[in-house]
Amino acid sequence: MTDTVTLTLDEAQALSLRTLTGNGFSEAHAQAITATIMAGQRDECHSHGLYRLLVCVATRKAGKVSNAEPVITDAAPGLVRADAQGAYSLLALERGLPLLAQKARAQGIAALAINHCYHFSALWPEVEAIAAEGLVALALTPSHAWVAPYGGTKGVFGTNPLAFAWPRPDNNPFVFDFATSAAARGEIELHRRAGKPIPEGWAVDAEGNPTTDAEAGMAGAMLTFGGHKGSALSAMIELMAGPLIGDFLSLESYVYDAGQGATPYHGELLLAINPETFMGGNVAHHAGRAEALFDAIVGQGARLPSQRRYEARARSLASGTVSIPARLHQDILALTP
Ligand code: NDP
Ligand code: PYC
Repeated sequence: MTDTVTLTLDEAQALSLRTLTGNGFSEAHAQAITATIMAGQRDECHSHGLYRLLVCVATRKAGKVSNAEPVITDAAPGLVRADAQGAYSLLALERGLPLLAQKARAQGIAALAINHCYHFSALWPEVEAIAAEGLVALALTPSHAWVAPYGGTKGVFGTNPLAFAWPRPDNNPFVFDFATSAAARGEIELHRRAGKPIPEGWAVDAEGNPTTDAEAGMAGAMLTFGGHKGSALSAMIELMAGPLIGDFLSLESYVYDAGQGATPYHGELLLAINPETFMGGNVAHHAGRAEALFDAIVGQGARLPSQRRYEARARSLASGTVSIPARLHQDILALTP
């Protein structure tokens, strides 16, 4: 048997939809989740691609996630609320984005607070969607309290991703999206599944000792990236996408989970900024200055964040296929009776 299975994009999409609807997700939620999972697999973000079907289905089987329709509220001139009502975040996001973009365009800046959602997804598809509207975007969300603060050894923070997008004329947007832990939890899970050690600096074991054992690291605590700096950023994400929007901290999400190992349950904050408003009418000039910054980066042989992803996207679209480990394919097939 070969180690990998290659699927056409249509086959992979059908597999995702079949797996989700076959496990009780409504058509609307299955479509929204599949769109993000397919984007992740297409861009070779393996920790947030088809692998996530295992997590979504396990969470559904744990009786944790609803099929509720999101409730979108025009909460204030600068704030859209999308209450996911105990479902995954992605349908709430999809339904909240048009009003977010409309508000940001009208007044220069607006926020979207997604509340009461299960959240498994990479944030770059979300900020890319906002950048596609010509808006600058920021997104942040907590997760489960797996990550120790700098100087500590017990989980307090989530893996807390931060994503940013800057729309560019005639080019893919400038996008970065990273966990504020040294690595995403999904990366450690993939190392565990592959029986591979994790790099030093990703986690400590339950006794607080450095470990390269994925299982021991997951049982202990993950570490922040950049020491005290990642730790502070992670705390900011907890505050802005937690108490500020009236939703759970990662600590509370972890307690709510009660050891079931389901997808984290909390909120998410997205900001959209209209460059036309902020640049004071001189858009071409200031957008050109941004391009000079990007040129200064790539001009010396460095790469922009998301370049690897955009190259992977081009490859997947050209071949019309994605590849996943054969064992993952089997595990996904086994989810649907
Ligand atoms: P990575 O460390 O793989 O990548 C972080 C960012 O840095 C990417 O934008 C990446 O671009 C860029 N990058 C990597 N190497 C370079 C380089 N040499 N030069 C310039 N840029 C570079 O991401 P993480 O493992 O931290 O996170 C992976 C995903 O997990 C994210 O999409 C995140 O949203 C998701 N996540 C979701 C969580 C949730 O609760 N929903 C929690 C934690 C993480 P490129 O992709 O092109 O390599
Ligand atoms: O990879 O850290 C992670 C993660 C948490 C929730 C979704 N992905």
